[in-house]
Amino acid sequence: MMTQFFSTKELSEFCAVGETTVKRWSNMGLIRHHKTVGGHRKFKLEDVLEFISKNNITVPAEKLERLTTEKKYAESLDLNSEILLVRGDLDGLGAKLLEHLLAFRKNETDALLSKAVDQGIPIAVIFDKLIAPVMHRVGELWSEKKLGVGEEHIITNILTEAILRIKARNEVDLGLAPKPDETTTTRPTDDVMSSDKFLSLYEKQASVICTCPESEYHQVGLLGASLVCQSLGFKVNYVGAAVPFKDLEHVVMEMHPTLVCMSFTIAKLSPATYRRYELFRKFLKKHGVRFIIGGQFLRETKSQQLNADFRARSCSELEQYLKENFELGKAPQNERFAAINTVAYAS
Ligand code: B12
Repeated sequence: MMTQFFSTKELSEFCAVGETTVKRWSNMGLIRHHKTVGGHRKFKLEDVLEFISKNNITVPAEKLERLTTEKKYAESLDLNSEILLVRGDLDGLGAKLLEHLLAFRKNETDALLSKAVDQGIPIAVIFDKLIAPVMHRVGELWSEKKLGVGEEHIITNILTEAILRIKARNEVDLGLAPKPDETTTTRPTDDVMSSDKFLSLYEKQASVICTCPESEYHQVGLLGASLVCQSLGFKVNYVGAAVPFKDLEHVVMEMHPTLVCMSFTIAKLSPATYRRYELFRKFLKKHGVRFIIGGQFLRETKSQQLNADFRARSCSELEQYLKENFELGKAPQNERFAAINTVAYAS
């Protein structure tokens, strides 16, 4: 079981008190603490939970939710996964993820992916080196008739839900998700930037529409692309699977995105789809919208007919392209991801 520790600052935020109060509580022995080699106090998850419930401390709803999630994740990870995470051993983690998915283990899948993000493995790497190989293996098992369609659906749903939870946590970190108590409390009007101001700034930032073309139902890769965009500060409008090109044009006219990311998996496109694609590409060009395509289909020679501003073979290539072509410094970058993305990761 993974042991989760909190710092004095984190605990003070949970309890809505100053750090000195937390230190006083621990000096008084009200809450157990551990000290790092550097002399900093660390509080164990279970001690924090015991302290909160024993002393009737009111924790803000979203913080309590985070504590509950952390507890669930901590209970769902075995020691072996913890070691693999610390080592950043992607092959080992892939084997674990496949094992969890094949056994329909929802909590374990959630915990593993979420902790991989916390551990500092970049989102693009998680998709390219962990999720994609595992799901490609699932596809092979399905082709070999070792997995039924129903099982494959359950697996994809468990994975998708885990990915969406990462997306939701990221939104909270960006300050974009509404907080449960936000409707009742008054917003600060002084020098602190209010959520409203933050949102209006964010609204002006580069935005992206993420979508799959008509008849394309595979969208896990697209979710990866959308998370990469989100982690770099783009405002993501996730349109999702199987959208007819004409309808996409309407969405573009409404949203005025900076770019459109489209994912192709199925290797068979009808001649009409190629035609409609080309018309859509010209429409984007006319409106000055950058067009990026990606997905397994791009490995096929016949995909060369699909022109675009950039053809990404992976989420990492998308990340690199965005970093090279956009002034991302201006976007409200998610601090957690920003830090993560600077970590030199073995590729
Ligand atoms: C899950 C799955 C499904 C699910 C999808 C559900 C969903 N919500 O996504 C469902 C059940 C709907 C499905 C249906 C079908 N599927 Co299917 N499916 C899969 C499976 C097992 C996994 C797909 C997946 O999630 N991959 C994980 C992602 C992360 O990997 P990825 O797509 O390669 O994405 C990576 C990169 O390509 C890139 N990327 C992808 N998109 C984008 C976009 C951008 C902008 C960027 C930058 C990067 C990028 O980044 C990702 C991370 O590295 C694959 C097996 C496989 N090889 O992938 C078969 C597979 C794709 N399916 C296949 C088939 C045949 C079908 C069906 C025709 C089956 C049927 N007879 O009904 C239908 C077609 C549905 C349709 N019209 O779209 C075949 C495709 C063969 C082919 N070459 O055409 C595969 C390969 C299985 C196989 N071994 O034969 N499927």
